[in-house]
Amino acid sequence: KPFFSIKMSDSVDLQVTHVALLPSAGMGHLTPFLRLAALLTAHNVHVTFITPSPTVSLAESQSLSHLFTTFPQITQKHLHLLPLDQPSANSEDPFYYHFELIRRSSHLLPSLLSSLCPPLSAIITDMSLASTVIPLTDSLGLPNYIFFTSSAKMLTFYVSFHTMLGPNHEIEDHTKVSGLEQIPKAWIPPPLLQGGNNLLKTFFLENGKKMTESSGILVNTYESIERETLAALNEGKVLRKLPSVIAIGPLAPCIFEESQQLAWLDDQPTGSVLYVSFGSRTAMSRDQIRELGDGLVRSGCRFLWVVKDKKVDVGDDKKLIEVLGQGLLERVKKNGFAVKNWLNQQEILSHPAIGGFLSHCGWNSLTEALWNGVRILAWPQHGDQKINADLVERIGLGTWDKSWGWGEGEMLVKAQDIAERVREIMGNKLLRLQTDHIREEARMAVGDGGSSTKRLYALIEIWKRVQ
Ligand code: UPG
Repeated sequence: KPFFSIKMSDSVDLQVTHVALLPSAGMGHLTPFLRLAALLTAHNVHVTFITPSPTVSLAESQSLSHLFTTFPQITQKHLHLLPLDQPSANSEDPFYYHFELIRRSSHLLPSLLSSLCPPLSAIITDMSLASTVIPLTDSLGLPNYIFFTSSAKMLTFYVSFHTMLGPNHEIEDHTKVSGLEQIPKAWIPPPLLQGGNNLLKTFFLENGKKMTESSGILVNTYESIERETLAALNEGKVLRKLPSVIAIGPLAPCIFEESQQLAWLDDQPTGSVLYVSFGSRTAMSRDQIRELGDGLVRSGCRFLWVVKDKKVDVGDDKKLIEVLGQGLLERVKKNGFAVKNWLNQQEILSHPAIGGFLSHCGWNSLTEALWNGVRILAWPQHGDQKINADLVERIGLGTWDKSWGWGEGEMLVKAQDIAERVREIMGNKLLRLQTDHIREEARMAVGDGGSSTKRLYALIEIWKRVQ
């Protein structure tokens, strides 16, 4: 039985539009899918949320359970992951390894998708699964939209990557994304510059190429911050054959995200605190953690610091004192507050005491910062983060000291440098005005009649006709 037949009728609005969401591993990929699920539900789209199980981190499993408790109308389905024959591939990165597990288990999808009722109008798949899932959904006649969880600028690189490689899979010297300014080599994720193959390279190569065959590409961004890039993508300047790139962001935080009380923060003056966090999957070396702590203390500014020295939270039971040491922990308490557990970052960023954010520039962190009008001190660590940090500077959301390099062991950034940059960002009054404006524009994009709202409505209309 075909998944859908195009049927235009007067009763089309009365039919249930049913869409499946298939995220990938890690909070950076899961969070925007959770927010999208809540948004679609609010627009009367029936959502089936497919969870690759088990998840890598506790943060993922907890967030999923909050979603399903808050929205009982969302259907949960599990994609039970099969173990790999060669677990040694695990050593590269537990999250990339999980992408691979999902990929290898995807043959289980067709029967899962065909069993759903009412029949699906579309599936929305994470960008890391495009090359595996598109052939399967094509054979089912099911429209497949790819959700790109980073910036539109990063998308230009992702879809062009396969055109940049030489015969030995090495990136050519004069790479350029067509129709846009050159992306400096120093901003390209280092594993992609290595000769030979690795998991990240394979993902970029295969998925970036296959996305051209999807029904559309959703991006958690909006017109006023990435206008030129979105235009280049949609006018065929980046790749001649690319489906519509649909900016639906910034996806607003949702009520299901767990709330926490932090008495220390409540006691701080308005706009006085720097929030310091490097996302859900960046582990900093002990030496860099000590320099960072020292720098924050020396800056004399108030700060709230989420300390993280393990990529994955499962089994990470080290105490804060073991990571910072007694001496640094005592000094931190003079003008700051450090934790080693998961905080609800979106909630922290919306707190009136927060005035700045020292961030690795994961795309979700940036969308949450601009949503709340919080200025950024950028310290990209890996992946898309330098390309995102450049955008931070361009749109006036914050500053980026390029001499700090990549976080992943490239260099040790010294406490004195950190202290200086922190003082600068916290004292920058111009940025404060700019971020207020950015916040307004972000909210307008997803408000009534906003550019992202219009695009989402248009998409839902298309799905309504595919039943
Ligand atoms: N978060 C918390 N509390 C914490 C730590 C993180 O709520 O203590 C949340 C944060 O609010 C955000 C998400 O977790 O919503 C983290 O996402 P992001 O800021 O994008 O960072 P990563 O976890 O590092 O995300 C990965 C990549 C990043 C990429 C992103 C989206 O590392 O570079 O932009 O995925 O593709």
